Amino acid sequence: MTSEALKLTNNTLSQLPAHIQVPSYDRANLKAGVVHFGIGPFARAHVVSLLDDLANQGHMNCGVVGVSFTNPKLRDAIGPQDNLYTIQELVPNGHARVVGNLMRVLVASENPMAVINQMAHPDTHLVTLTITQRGYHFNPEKGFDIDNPDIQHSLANRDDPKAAVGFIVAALERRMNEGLPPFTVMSCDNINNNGGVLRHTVLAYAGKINPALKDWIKENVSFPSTMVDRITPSYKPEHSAQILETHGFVDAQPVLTEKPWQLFVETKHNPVLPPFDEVGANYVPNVAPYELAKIRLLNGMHMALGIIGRQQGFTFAAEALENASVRKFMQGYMEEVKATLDPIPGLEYDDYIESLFVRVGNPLMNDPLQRLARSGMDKIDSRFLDPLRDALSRDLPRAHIVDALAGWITYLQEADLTDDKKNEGQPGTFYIEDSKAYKTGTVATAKSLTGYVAPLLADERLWGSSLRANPKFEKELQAAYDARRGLTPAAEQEIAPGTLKLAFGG
Ligand code: CS2
Repeated sequence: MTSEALKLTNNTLSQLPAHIQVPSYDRANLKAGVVHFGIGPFARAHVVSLLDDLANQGHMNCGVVGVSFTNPKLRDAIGPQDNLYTIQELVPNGHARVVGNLMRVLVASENPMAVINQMAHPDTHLVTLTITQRGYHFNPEKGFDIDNPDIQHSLANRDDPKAAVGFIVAALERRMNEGLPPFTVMSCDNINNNGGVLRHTVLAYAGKINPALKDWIKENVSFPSTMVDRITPSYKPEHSAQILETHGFVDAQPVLTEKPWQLFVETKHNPVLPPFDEVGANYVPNVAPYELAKIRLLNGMHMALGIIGRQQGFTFAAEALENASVRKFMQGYMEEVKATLDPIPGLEYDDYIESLFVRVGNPLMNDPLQRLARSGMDKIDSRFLDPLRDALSRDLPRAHIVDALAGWITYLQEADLTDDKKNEGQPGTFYIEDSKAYKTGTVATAKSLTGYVAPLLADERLWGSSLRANPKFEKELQAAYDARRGLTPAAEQEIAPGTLKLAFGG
């Protein structure tokens, strides 16, 4: 039956059910004006689809070339369907559309020059990125990690970079030498001051190659900071099945996502950009307060819920939030985080928090807690430690944030001994999806704790100096950790420690 079903391609667009929105422009006349690094479900649900909205309004330079660093799966899945894909909104009778402006997907490791050539092409005016925190090789305390092996490889092999910054600088160098205008570089990652961080790393990297290039970039290239938002679970084969069942056609890799989305772009340095504000984005002089609120409240909620929810035996965000004690814990957590934020004119934090409970609790999303809790090594700083630093310095209530952090330690302790992706989903294994926590030895340290958190606290890569050297914080973390392990009762403990199913090493 499946083999006879209609397959999504250019030729079948006109045969799709009438309720599916399809591109209104002539795809053959679209120009590839944008290169996107990290072409995953989030990017396809967000920045690519906004550029598709612009193409639908006649901005024919909003075609996108997607770049995957090493994984060919998306290219191989949607190439045969002319790179078309569906976005399905996860609300009852949700809107579905076919996005037409993704022109091709390049796999950088297979052909790095194809990526650089595309970026250096006169039509390219914008480079966007969703490469996760890790892709920036940047630590707020230590700055740009120039010694990172991917950076060193990229500097030594400039036609075959591994890091995004290597591609950006190689392409900008070509443009400078050829007398072409630069492109704008827009980070869409959940990092405080994402544009500033990217600019800093690009300039530091370019300075290692050619001071004149560094100066040219400094003067000519804009790196607007952004706040980006749309909760989008990773692709699963069930998503294709859902499209087939609901709409009667085959899409090898659709995107199923929530309805709300947000894009805030900082206009402080007058970046040259497509008119995202015409399709619903907010242009603001200073994006920092919005970014901070989103990262601490939404992404922080995600991480805390991912950890606490999984340890309680839940699989999906919505089912965990339905549990009264988890919900109560999360409410306490959000109150404490809220208190660390400065007011934003026009934004009611309580309304925002309420909307987050509705969004994260959307039962149609099936957003796995494992996704929310993954890559903790990259995330704890902005999600847990930053608000904690603020709460400590202003002596604000923080028991839930400390408890979430203690939960993260026990989460690492529960992890499998090997970060073997093959274990994922296997009975009796607990896969945490955090290869960095293994590589840095953090899982091993967590598992070897004999009762005191001090050995883990000694790791300067993790905590930064202000928390490591803070006896008050150590005491609070130790108490929360003891309570989580069921060793002592904790006054604030909402989730009975005895209910945790933890496997401790040693
Ligand atoms: C999640 C985000 O993995 C994570 O850190 O919190 O992917 C989250 O879903 C998006 O930032 C929502 O905009």
